[in-house]
Amino acid sequence: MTIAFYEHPFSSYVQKAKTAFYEKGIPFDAKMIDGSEPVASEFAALWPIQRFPVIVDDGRFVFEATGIIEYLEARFPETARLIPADPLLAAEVRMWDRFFDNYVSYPQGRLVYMAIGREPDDGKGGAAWKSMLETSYALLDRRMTDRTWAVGESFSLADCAAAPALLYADWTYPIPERFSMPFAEGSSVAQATPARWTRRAPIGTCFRWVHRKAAISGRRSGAGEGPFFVSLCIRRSRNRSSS
Ligand SMILES: N[C@@H](CCC(=O)N[C@@H](CS)C(=O)NCC(=O)O)C(=O)O
Repeated sequence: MTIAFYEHPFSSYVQKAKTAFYEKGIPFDAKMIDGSEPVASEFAALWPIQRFPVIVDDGRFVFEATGIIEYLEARFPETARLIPADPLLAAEVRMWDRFFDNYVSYPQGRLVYMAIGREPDDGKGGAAWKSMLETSYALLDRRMTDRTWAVGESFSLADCAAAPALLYADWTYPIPERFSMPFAEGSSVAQATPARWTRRAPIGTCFRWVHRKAAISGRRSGAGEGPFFVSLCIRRSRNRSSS
């Protein structure tokens, strides 16, 4: 039975997990969480926490993007490895996966939630979260100087986490100019961004496909071109302040 993948294409965590599906060539049955039935009720019953992505594989329920990738790795051992066999390298991959979730995606999420009024305004323009992002950007700029991938010599779970995290972070709080040309080939931060990854085949192809699908759905739902999720948030927050 095909794996049911509960998702929304704007979600960075969905993109993270989806990248692993594409990398591994594992088919899935996309269940779009857009408020429509029966998916909305199915998802509410499955996961009261109400965060996506989640999957159901032959009755097995798996949550968290990292949990899903770990599950796919164990369930389909013959597919492309995203967690190295070497235990020390695997520990490093898992560590950097946490880095991108906790120190890039997390502060980025706080800024967006403040912008759309989902979390209280700190009255400082989100300075603490911007500072955390700047620290992460600087750290990655140094780390990526002589690297292609987040860890080791091949694409891994850590890269699945890094690509959407940095893409959304750059839209939310742009990677500063002092890190040279963020999206130019050869810049060290560029090596850690999806713009760089999207130029790499075949891995980039998978990632670009995730994003192209997201962009198409964004246009269909009227969110506009470009940084569709952020523009959606800004529009929502404008509507809130004008109402
Ligand atoms: N820690 C979770 C985070 C999942 C998460 O926060 N997903 C967001 C979308 S990127 C979500 O479900 N948002 C729905 C909401 O906030 O109501 C993971 O790694 O999968």
